[in-house]
Amino acid sequence: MWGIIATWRMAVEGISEASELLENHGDAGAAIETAIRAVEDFEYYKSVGYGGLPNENMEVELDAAFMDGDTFDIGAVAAIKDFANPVSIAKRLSKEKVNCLLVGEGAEKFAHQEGFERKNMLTKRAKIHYKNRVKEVQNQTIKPYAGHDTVGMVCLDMNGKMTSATSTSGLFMKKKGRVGDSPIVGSGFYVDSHVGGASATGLGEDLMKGCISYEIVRLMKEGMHPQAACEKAVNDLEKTLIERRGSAGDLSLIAMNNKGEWGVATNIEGFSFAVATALQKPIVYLTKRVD
Ligand code: SD4
Repeated sequence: MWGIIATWRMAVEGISEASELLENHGDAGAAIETAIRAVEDFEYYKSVGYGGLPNENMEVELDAAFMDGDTFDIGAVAAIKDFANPVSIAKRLSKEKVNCLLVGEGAEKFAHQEGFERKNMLTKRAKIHYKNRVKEVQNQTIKPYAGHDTVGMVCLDMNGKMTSATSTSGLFMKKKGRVGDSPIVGSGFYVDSHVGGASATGLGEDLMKGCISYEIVRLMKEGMHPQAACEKAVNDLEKTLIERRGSAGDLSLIAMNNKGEWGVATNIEGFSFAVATALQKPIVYLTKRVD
């Protein structure tokens, strides 16, 4: 069996590329990296990689992570600027024994030393989008942070190895140096090849409060199907946040277990995701909150 599941429709081309690798006995590490790079490289996906959403200073600062579910190798970068493929830098960092999560200039220095491709990630389109948002915010018609998506994936290869990875520009107009859930293990992603993996998208500040990707893997380890685990984790976190804080941000999750069974849950009205398995060609679904 093999399988790969990802947040948002934007992942479907990447998932298709990864499917071919997985079908030909490719490794879950290489397949997930290929899939995420496809999203990072595509200029018109406006919240990941090239063309990503700028921060308050109109700079594109990116977060990304990679985890190997066999070895528990974890690597991540946060608030990194001017490098083309943050997920590949994160994957490279996962091979280090120490210094596996690097931020800002430190991450850039490492990437430069390791020969990763430098690139100005701020596009003309992103600049226009930023300037329009500044106007909208000034006119008070819209919140600065609305409209952002993260690509998060879980992958299973034919040898039973599982991986998880994320990549994002985070919240639109975020403060310089702000880090979301996506590069934080257990929050934006988690995977254990003996059980399964999960990944999150939505309001990082709230997703982190539930260590929600870890929570889903923990529920699957207790025997829950990925669908039940996602639903329980999202519902429980939303309920807790509302009880204790009065509101909950957007929470959307995907998961896959080590049999290739998958699940999703969300507390928003429309959440798209892409999935492919040995039994199912790449397909995009739209799901919504269930009360
Ligand atoms: C973050 N969770 O930086 C990311 C953003 C995201 O849908 O997933 N948006 O908080």
